[in-house]
Amino acid sequence: MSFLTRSRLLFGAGALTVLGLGYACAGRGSGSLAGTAEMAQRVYVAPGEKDELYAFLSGGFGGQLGVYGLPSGRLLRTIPVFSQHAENGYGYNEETKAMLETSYGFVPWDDLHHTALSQTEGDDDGRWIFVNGNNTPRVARIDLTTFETTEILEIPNAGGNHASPFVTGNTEYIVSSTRFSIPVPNRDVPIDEYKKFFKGQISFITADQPGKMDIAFQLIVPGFNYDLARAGKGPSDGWMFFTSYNSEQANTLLEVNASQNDKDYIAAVNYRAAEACAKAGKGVRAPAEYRHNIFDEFSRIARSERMTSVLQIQAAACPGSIYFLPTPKSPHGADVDPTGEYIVAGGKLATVIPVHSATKMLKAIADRQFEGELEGIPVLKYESTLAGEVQEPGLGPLHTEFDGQGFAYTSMFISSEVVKWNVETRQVVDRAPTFYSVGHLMIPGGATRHPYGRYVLAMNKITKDRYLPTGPELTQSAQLYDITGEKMKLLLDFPTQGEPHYANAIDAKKVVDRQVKFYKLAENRHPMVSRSERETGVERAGRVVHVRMTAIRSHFAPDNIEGVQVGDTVLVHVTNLEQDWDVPHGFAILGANTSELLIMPGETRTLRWIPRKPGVYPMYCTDFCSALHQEMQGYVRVSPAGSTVALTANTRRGAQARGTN
Ligand code: K7E
Ligand code: CUA
Repeated sequence: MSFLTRSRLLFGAGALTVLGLGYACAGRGSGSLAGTAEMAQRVYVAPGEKDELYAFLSGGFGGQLGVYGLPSGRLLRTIPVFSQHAENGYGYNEETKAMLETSYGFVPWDDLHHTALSQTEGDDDGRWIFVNGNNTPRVARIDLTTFETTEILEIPNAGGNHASPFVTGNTEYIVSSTRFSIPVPNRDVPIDEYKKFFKGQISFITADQPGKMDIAFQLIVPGFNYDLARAGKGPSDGWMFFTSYNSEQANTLLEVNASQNDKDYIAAVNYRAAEACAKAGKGVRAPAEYRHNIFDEFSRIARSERMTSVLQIQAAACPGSIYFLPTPKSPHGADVDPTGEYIVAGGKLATVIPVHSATKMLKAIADRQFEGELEGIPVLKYESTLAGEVQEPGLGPLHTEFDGQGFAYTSMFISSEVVKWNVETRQVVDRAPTFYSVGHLMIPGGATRHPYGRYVLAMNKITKDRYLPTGPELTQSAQLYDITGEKMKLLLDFPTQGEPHYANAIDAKKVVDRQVKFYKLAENRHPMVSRSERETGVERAGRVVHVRMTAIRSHFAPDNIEGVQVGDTVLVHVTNLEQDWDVPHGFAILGANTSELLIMPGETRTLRWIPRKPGVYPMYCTDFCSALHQEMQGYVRVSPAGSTVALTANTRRGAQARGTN
């Protein structure tokens, strides 16, 4: 959180007091014994029972997505997205490496902040979840039938993809906009000529066709920092709202220099108007280098496509496509209520929470109630779009979620609390402490037309004294509150992986029935598949040795290989022959400079290995698959380069060798 430091500087004393209070009251959340028993009952999922909701918590600087059950808070799975994941070989094995290709080369890490479930008619449909990579600008699609990352699209002309991937009501688009403005196109210019060269950029990415994410158009906008976004609905249908800060366009010491203006802006983008401009030929196909990485469903191999251009529209050249709504002060969150009438900004340095009205905005646009323009983009008058302000909400409002019952819940980073307020009256009706320094909140379905409600999850940056200490780095955490009554009730506190920012949760019913249980061997189109032990073998092509191997409880075939030479590139293609749910096999070789393979039933995975010295190398299964799992092992004999030992393997066809030397 870039503003953590700033908050401490500006509110140093206040923040300490608040944290101090937190300590004093640390016991308060637990309540009496009877209270504790009631809390436990609300979140307890008995052995054999299942959770009511899937929760997907972004992994922050871990680059992955965590899947948790709610209300229990139990971690079910880590889905690798932007970071290599040794646990299942993602980004290490030959099939998935291409997912992490970018125009900057292979980038095996990112900073994952936001999640967006796919929607149909404004409600979560359980097909996909989209996430953003903040550092090396990317968006990803995760398929909820397999819980795998199946597509990654890089965003050109972006420096920090933060306001992303927020989705429109029928998943027509997800969005991306740049947190750090940069020269467009990026080139070698003096940094202090920021105002001359640096531009912002807002991209709309088609998302409703798997494997076909594409940047429909990029709007070139003033060089501010674009921070968060939300799609409109109802009266604001067809609009997307982006907060921005640094309207000062500072390029150094932003904690001071970007906090000068009383108000920054929400950029309200009418994406149908922008679409019309694109159709009318008002855009330019500009050269741009970026990657589109797609995971093939049948070969289960990723490929990386080089993209070479993007459709750019100068915002000013497309009147009606974008307006600025003045918003106090260095706003962070942009959140739209379930009706689509209210747009709430989290002014992290503001003393109020501004709430804009979609109806008023449309009228103000029709009446041309502008106070001026910025680089050709009309700026609406603050009062003309404002529904009202929440007064004295707390310190450091960041993000707002909605329960569908007319209430909003805003996270207060500095005063460490969740504040509940009435959307219509803007009156604060309840507040509950968080432990401590809450970032995003998440209400299941909170971003949809029909929030599931019932819980709010606070994701905290700092836990201090809340858990057993673990050296210099302490865990981050999430806290679950019951919101079915008038007052919020803290139910549960659980540690998280990485540093979650946003999250989504969905009724488990919308996901469980879609689960793929295994991959059909008959449909495996991997070029190196072995559909039976008879198809296995070894083959040399110059210095490359291909091993086609199978795994089934409880042996590999072949399991003795000879004739590999020092310096050979050995590619071991292992097909898991099982056709049953949850029977993966693992594969690892002594000294291989990569992770294991974890091979799902019916799929083929490839390990690349260049042995460096002669000897006999054990290989084994890493996943405890059967009573004789420990017997699932074998050997590879490595001879010196140029050795006359023939390439052989003990396949079912007997010792044999193929290929040329
Ligand atoms: Cu507030 Cu990156 Cu959404 Cu963190 S962001 S909290
Ligand atoms: Cu296969 Cu253990």
